[in-house]
Amino acid sequence: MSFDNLLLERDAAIAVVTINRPKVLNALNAATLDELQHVVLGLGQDAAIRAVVLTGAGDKSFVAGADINELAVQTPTSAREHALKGQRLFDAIEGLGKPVIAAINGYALGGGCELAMACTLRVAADTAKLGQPEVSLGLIPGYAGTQRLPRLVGKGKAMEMILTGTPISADEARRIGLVNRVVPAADLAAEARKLAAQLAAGAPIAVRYIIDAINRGTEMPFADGCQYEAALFGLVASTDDMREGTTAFLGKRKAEFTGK
Ligand code: CO8
Repeated sequence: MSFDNLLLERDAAIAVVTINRPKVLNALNAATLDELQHVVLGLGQDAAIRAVVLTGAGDKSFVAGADINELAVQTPTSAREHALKGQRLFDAIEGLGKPVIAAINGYALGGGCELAMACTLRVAADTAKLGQPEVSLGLIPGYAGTQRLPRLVGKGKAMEMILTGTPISADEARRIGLVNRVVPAADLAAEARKLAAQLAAGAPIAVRYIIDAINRGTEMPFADGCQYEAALFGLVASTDDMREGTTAFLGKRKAEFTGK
């Protein structure tokens, strides 16, 4: 299937989704969000795909935010709907049930930083710049940036980044926990795929439950999160992959997981 604003490539258990509007630094317009929604939901249901890499076309930008041409003509009701639509898509990425790695190949600004934050892990090129510059447009983040950024980097740093609107370097983003790894720009695609392959080798049900336990559990009181973890632990104990993983360890061989 071909798309106007995305590229989709499959390589064994890994899918690479590239946002492909380089003339506007891969800004997210409504059509791109629709295509992304379609692709993400499809990959979520595709058992052959065990990890996804999300990146931007070209070497300058991951995503330079929502498309400002569309933002400029929003009405109050359409802006609210637009924000909710993006939030639902980003929630779907966060809750996909398989790892989604943002390979941040340049600017990740506004909605681009919010998209990266919805991913499971973030690997950035050393040339990347991340920020929430909405305030300089008379706006605020609308794709959950005011919520995910403080959860990742703490309230004080999130306040500073969103109130100043000043982008930070990849190294600074790693230092504060906004990205997991920084690699030379030329190595980014390979490093993101290497990490995706490592995650794709994990037992799929265990991977799904780990992501869910961390995402959902950290939104609960601690004791409830622990109960939730224990319930998922009980479920995972019933899987073929648990039997395979423990038997393989005891038999000193490599486990072959089937996702059952
Ligand atoms: N939307 C539309 N077009 C864009 C965007 C964007 N976000 N970013 C860049 N472009 C376009 C430029 O207009 C330019 O087009 P043209 O060639 O026709 O003039 C082209 O991309 C190249 O950009 P520049 O010439 O500006 O490139 P520079 O290297 O000089 O600068 C920057 C790069 C610093 C990234 C600069 O382009 C910039 O500041 N871009 C805007 C960044 C920004 O403010 N992003 C936040 C947008 S708001 C947002 O994301 C809110 C999300 C929540 C929405 C909720 C729904 C209602």
